[in-house]
Amino acid sequence: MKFPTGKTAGVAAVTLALSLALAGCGAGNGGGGGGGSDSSSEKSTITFIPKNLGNPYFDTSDAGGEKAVKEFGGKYAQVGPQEGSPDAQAQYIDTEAQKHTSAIVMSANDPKALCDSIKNARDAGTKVVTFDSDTSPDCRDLFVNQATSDGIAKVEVDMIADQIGDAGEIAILSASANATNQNAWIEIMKKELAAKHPKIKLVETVYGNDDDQTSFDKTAALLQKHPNLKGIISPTTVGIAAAARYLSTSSAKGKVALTGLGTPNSMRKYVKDGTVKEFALWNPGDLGYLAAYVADALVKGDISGKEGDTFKAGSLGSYKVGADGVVLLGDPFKFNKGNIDKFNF
Ligand code: RAM
Repeated sequence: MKFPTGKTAGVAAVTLALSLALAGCGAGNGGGGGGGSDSSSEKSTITFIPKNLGNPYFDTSDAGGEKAVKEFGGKYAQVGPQEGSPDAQAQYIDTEAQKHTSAIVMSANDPKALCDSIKNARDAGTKVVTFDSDTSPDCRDLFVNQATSDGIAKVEVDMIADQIGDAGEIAILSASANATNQNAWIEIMKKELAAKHPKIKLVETVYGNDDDQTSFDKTAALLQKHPNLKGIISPTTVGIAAAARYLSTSSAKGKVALTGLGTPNSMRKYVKDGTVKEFALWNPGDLGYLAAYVADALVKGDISGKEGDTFKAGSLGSYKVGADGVVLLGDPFKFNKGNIDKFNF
């Protein structure tokens, strides 16, 4: 399983990250590391703003960020809304700007709606790094992408095609309707389906807003509305876990395939009971860890954010800024019965 990223360091990093996760000491899990900046440098205050609080994915990613911030001797904080909405997120950006926080690291609930707040923050001297879900590239300093959008979309389409015999009706259960990351992946999935899987028909895309109960209810509604449904792709960790929980006790268990993006800890049970065959993700702890180092490098002026800038991200090694101000973590990884017990996040 390999997805070309065109970035050797990223591939090396992901190999390292996965081996660390295998050993139970990934970036988010309190493993060793080092390689942070000189302690004589000015301390960075770095605040993480996830899409929403209480989402296990962001608990892990932000713990990775905290670990990195401790390594380079900065000050870490996490604030954010209960619901994954842009309005709720904007006020947290405004507050950090007023406090002259050195850098905000955020996963954006909307590509444009946060740009005014981000501009004010940057005018006030705060560096703004997006990770996981980007804004428009002109709003922020840098975006730390978990994997290429092409790679993420293709792995999901490949998995569903494989699981339903490359034919039949499928639906998508996404996060919030404006989420930059999910919308980018869905667009590519649609193209990929049309180009390579003519017998698969995408009948509907619904939005569970990264809320467990909403996602659960939307799954039930999808199955009721589309009696011939053969599969669901859920490109969100909250959505796929809620859909798996619904399927696991329904008559559709084992008949309607479910795949997408999930965390091994939230999906383990459903892989073992046969509800889910295979799904994918990256290591969210490493993503947060890398994003914190990116923020620190910007704050310290080690990089300006232009293409070709290089920096060291602690135990993950060296990275390079690519086109459009994007730093790439690596490739997505597929989890199934054969390997899921080796991961703990
Ligand atoms: C959810 C969030 C996040 C996404 C993962 C896969 O936790 O929507 O943005 O990257 O799923």
